[in-house]
Amino acid sequence: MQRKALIIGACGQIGIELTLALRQKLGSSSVIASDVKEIVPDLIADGPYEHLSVLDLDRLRQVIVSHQITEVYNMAALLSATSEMNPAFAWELNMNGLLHTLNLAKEGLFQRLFWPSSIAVFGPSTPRIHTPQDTIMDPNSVYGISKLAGERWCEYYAQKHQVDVRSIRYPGLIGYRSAPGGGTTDYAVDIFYKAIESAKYACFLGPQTMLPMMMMEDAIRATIDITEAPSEKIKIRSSYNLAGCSFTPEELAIEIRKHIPNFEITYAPDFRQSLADSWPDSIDDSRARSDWGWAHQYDTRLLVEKMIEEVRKNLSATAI
Ligand code: AKB
Repeated sequence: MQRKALIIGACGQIGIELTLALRQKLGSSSVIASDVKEIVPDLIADGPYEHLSVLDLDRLRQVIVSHQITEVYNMAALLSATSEMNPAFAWELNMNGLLHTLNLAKEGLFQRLFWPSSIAVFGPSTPRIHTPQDTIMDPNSVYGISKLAGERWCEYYAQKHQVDVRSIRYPGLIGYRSAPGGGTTDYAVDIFYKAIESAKYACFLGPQTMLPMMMMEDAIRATIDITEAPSEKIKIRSSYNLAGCSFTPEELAIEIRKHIPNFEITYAPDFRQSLADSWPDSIDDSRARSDWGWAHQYDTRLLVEKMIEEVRKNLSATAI
């Protein structure tokens, strides 16, 4: 069967990069981007686009049927910081959006579903260092609660209805093609723009806040690899732990100073600090490595090198 992908939330930070990578692989006409945004970002304007809310079940069904979709990537979500400001809508979007795609998969309208979970499923009682795949999960954020509930729904639909759903617990994602929106880990993208523009950054997390992070290229490769893996290799149907590197804002600043020696960082922690404090420092992703062959490529040094190089190009292109 010819693969045809639908990306829901294609204008978001991950959605844009995933659309680009899948179009490269499958061809532009085989990857339908969709989002609630009226204006399509230039980067993904070269292929099919549907104006679509994942909460509109009838329209979602119609898009899936009319394009003969075989795989759906449901990337529509409110992230951790914005979820705290609008808990009711976060629950509505993160939960009903997932249930809509699980139910359409159960009806047999398409064959595979990818849905992203997050390190936010862990909480203050979770072991922080090399957090195991199976451990205490007591998220205390709206976003984390919705992701943990989503993981339980994924496993339920896989076991009870044979839905072929695959999922990853993303760490903080760092990329240069698309901007993050509403996450606690967003500082680790903003910092590069401010470092290059003004050699100064005021961080909304404290200097010692260690968090798991990952270069976007690694995350996109993981997303495509897990979705393409033979079904029997996917032994976990809730969501897989996934790790790249871990660092604190202070460590990131030290690495950035190797490229921009006069870079200065100051700290003004806000409400996002308590979210970050409830999440792990580092992640044990051995199950993803052994089950479907995951391997990260970017450590902190490489990630910083690549971000500095690419963000410099972005900023000089916008200055022209
Ligand atoms: C966020 O900060 O909300 C996200 C996440 C860790 O899932 N980047």
